[in-house]
Amino acid sequence: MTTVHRTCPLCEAVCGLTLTLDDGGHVTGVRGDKDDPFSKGFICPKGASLGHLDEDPDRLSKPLVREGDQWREVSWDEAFATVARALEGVRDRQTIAVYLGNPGAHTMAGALYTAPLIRALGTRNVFSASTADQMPKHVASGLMFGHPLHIPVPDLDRTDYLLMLGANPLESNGSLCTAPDFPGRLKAIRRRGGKVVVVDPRRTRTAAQADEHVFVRPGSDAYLLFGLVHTLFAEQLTSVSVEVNGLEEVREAAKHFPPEVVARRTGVPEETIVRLARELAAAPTAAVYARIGTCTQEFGTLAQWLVDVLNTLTGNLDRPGGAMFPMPATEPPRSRRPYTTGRWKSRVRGLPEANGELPVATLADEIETPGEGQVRFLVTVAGNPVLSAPNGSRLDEAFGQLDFMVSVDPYLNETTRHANVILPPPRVLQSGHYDFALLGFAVRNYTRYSPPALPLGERPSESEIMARLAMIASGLEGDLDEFIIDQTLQKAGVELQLTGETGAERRLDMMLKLGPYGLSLEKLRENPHGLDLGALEPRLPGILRTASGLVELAPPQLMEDVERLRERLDQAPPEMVLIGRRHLRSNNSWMHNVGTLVGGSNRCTLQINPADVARLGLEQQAVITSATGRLTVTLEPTDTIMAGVVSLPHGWGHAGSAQAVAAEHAGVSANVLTDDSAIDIPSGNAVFNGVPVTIASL
Ligand SMILES: Nc1nc2c(c(=O)[nH]1)N[C@H]1C(S)=C(S)[C@@H](COP(=O)(O)OP(=O)(O)OC[C@H]3O[C@@H](n4cnc5c(=O)[nH]c(N)nc54)[C@H](O)[C@@H]3O)O[C@H]1N2
Ligand SMILES: Nc1nc2c(c(=O)[nH]1)N[C@H]1C(S)=C(S)[C@@H](COP(=O)(O)OP(=O)(O)OC[C@H]3O[C@@H](n4cnc5c(=O)[nH]c(N)nc54)[C@H](O)[C@@H]3O)O[C@H]1N2
Ligand code: SF4
Ligand SMILES: [Mo]
Repeated sequence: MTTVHRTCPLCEAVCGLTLTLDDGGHVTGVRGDKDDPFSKGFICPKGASLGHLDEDPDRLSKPLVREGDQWREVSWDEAFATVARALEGVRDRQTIAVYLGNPGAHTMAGALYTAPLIRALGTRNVFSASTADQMPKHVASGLMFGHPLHIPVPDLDRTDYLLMLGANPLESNGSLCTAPDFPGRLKAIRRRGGKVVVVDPRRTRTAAQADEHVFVRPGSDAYLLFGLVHTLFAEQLTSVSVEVNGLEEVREAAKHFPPEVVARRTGVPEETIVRLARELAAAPTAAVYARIGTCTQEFGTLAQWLVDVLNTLTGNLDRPGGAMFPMPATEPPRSRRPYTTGRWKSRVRGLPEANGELPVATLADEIETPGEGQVRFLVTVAGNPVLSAPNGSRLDEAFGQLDFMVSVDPYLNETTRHANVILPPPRVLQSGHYDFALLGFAVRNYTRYSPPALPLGERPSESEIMARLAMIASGLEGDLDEFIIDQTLQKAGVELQLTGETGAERRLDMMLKLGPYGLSLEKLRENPHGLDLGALEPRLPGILRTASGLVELAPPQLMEDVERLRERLDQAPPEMVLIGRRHLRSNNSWMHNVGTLVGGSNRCTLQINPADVARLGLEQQAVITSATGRLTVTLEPTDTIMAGVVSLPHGWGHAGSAQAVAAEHAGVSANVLTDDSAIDIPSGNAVFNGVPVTIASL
């Protein structure tokens, strides 16, 4: 028996786990790591199932090559040679597209090798789960603070007042706010006399545990937030404590959104809007935090922007207890190159790039539409867009038309079944782990490295898979990591002695040594439970990268979109709209093959208000129809959801899956119903919430 300590890679909470392994490397127990200074022993059912997930018999252990509809296990050399041959036949690199999925934000391979792979492929057709998720936050932060990764997080442990919109951390365990035991941290706010307010079209578990829950019509958060901004100005409650540009423009814009007017559109009573604004202003410290429910909607970027406008207007930006900028241990120095979007546009719909990516909502267009630059070759890494992207069924068909597709993924699933070659990464326990991405959003500065707990044997690490793909695509020979290390050190003008058993470890060591705390891999190895680097500290104006050197409160692109918001104000909202939801024992599309996680509350049902069931005369099963598709769904009547709103979790729809357990719990895919023609304009983000639908008896 051995005991290993490592970070759980299954969600953004970065909990420390203590695992026991038998001599064969099988996980015999998983506990929360009590000595982790950040998670302090917290664990959720997913973390506790890490062993089952890691040893899932349906995980691929060898590369697969598809011949027609037959799959053949091949050697790694043969798999890579197949990819190399296919790439040789590509004359125009712009016909290659890349899709990067969510787990890539949780792996070292994703953090370290994605950019080199994209560069080596030489295409601008880069798509990812980010445009089905948080791109609005990147764009809003980029425009306001000058860098898309300078995202303020609520200072959960010190705040007196938390206004939370479109987030359900009791199920999700938090997002763009890395906070192990988010539920406990919320309870602590109330215990110390603070207040938690949740704004959500559903009375979620998080809402039920808060001081106050406010129902809001899906997709209308920007109106609600503008109503709060309006009230702060009207009642002279603003107290801006950082240097800003554009205060007058915001004041002018907010005049169009008085509480009595936005109340109609949002369903939030005027008195509530006014009171919330007063409470925010009066609280000793307060933070507004808004997550996926407010990103994946028609006005996602405006909502994200208004969140930080509110934090700024109430004097809470960059102060303890407010919304603060973390300082991760691997943060690189950032040049002052003001943030822009639209440096290039998508070929078919002319949609602007953001963060070097095009909207996943237009990936099918790029594959289906003939002409120069039509996508014929696809690389997917850690993604399942057939289930996760808007109008996924259209993508399903489009993928079938490609000339060649290669997927880096541990499973044969709804997306990778279209691949010609699947390259499976090893088990979690065979992989080193460092949360490059998520530690940048942590509510305490903290760091931890988990070395591989089990040997790799004959198979390559995911880092090696990605590096080898990049080398094949670039046509160069040599060691990619050493090349990157040389380049980075040269640019930084320093010489460093690096340690590490792999290229990935050496690069981590370099980034730690160049980082703001001057740490090293060795230091992290000496602290296997992680290192607390202290509470968040004010970082303005130092980290601002705007041209003005100020916080830009009224970026022109966003003020332009405010016009669109104004135009929509008087439009009658659809009678019935669809939103999503998450379950604690699930994660997007890929944890439905573990018996201990599926079933119970983790089921694919359509939540609907009993009043709507009665009004429409529905039975247990019903047909739901949108502009793009229709599904037969099982109803779950509940008064926890607003009338006129229905909720279906995404990531289901595993009928016929090669994954035995998932196929038994197939469910249906919400993204048959979501519409890829609808996007949030400034960011290109997909719209999953507020999708117009009709519901009828079978
Ligand atoms: N309707 C609706 N749709 C949504 C959302 C919603 O709220 N509603 N949410 C959106 C959000 S927030 C996101 S992030 C996206 C997610 O979108 P995706 O990332 O496309 O989907 P996932 O289901 O997370 O798929 C993850 C894939 O990674 C594979 N995988 C797991 N671990 C690893 C690993 O270590 N390495 C590699 N290479 N692969 C791995 C899995 O087998 C699976 O194929 O979905 C979006 N889609
Ligand atoms: N257990 C579990 N954990 C996860 C995941 C998972 O699938 N399962 N996915 C991970 C990923 S990829 C992400 S991005 C994070 C997301 O983390 P969260 O943002 O916390 O995600 P959700 O739990 O979906 O909460 C979103 C809430 O928004 C509400 N909502 C829907 N539409 C609107 C709207 O128009 N306005 C407002 N105000 N609210 C709305 C929904 O009812 C829901 O309660 O979770 C991560 N953690
Ligand atoms: S909350 Fe997230 S990181 Fe923590 S144990 Fe659960 S899945 Fe893992
Ligand atoms: Mo996500």
